[in-house]
Amino acid sequence: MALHSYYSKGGPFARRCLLTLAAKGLNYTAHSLDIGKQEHRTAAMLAINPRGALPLLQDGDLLVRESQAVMFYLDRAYPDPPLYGRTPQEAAAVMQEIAEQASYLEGPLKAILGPLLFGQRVEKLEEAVSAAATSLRGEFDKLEARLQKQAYLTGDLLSAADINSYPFFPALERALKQPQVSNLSLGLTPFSKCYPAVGRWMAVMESIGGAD
Ligand SMILES: N[C@@H](CCC(=O)N[C@@H](CS)C(=O)NCC(=O)O)C(=O)O
Repeated sequence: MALHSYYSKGGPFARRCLLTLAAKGLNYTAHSLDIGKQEHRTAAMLAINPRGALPLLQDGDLLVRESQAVMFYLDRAYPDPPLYGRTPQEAAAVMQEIAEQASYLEGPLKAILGPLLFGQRVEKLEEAVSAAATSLRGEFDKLEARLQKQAYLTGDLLSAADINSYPFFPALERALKQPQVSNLSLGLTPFSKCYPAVGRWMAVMESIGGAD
């Protein structure tokens, strides 16, 4: 079947989809849409994707929206390599990690990325970013300890847990370089200096491809 990937350049959610396609070595037609120019909200696009959010995957007649649904679909349709574990125990570890990312990482990440990369208005930006950074340091300390012992978040094999969270790490580095906050000493980035094992994992994730 013919695969088509609709995405916005640099979008972290879109990157999940592109990384999954790359990890599985799948060929696809890329449709890069410029959100600034509203290319994702043309009548033709809204006809196949009514909420307008990207990424969107098309596989033959099937349309899949929501980045996590795209990752899961691709894994079921193209099982090699398996990204949600080979055994029930591995599957539990992958889903547990994804759920913990949603519970503990996404909130503070959104508090930083929202205002600095996605135009969200926030009062007392420096205070909000510093508070979020404190939560993130607690999470990154745990990640650093884990990645000193194993190559990927759930063991020695790439999994959906890595793909789910990786796109937010380079986005965080970009966000914290913004002039409004670049003078703050947050101790988070660059990862290669503050969290070397996380930095090495990021380099491996980047080498998988799917960057656009
Ligand atoms: N929950 C969605 C979030 C997707 C999302 O926020 N996409 C952004 C780009 S990174 C978007 O399409 N924004 C434009 C819009 O919604 O009009 C997913 O995981 O796919």
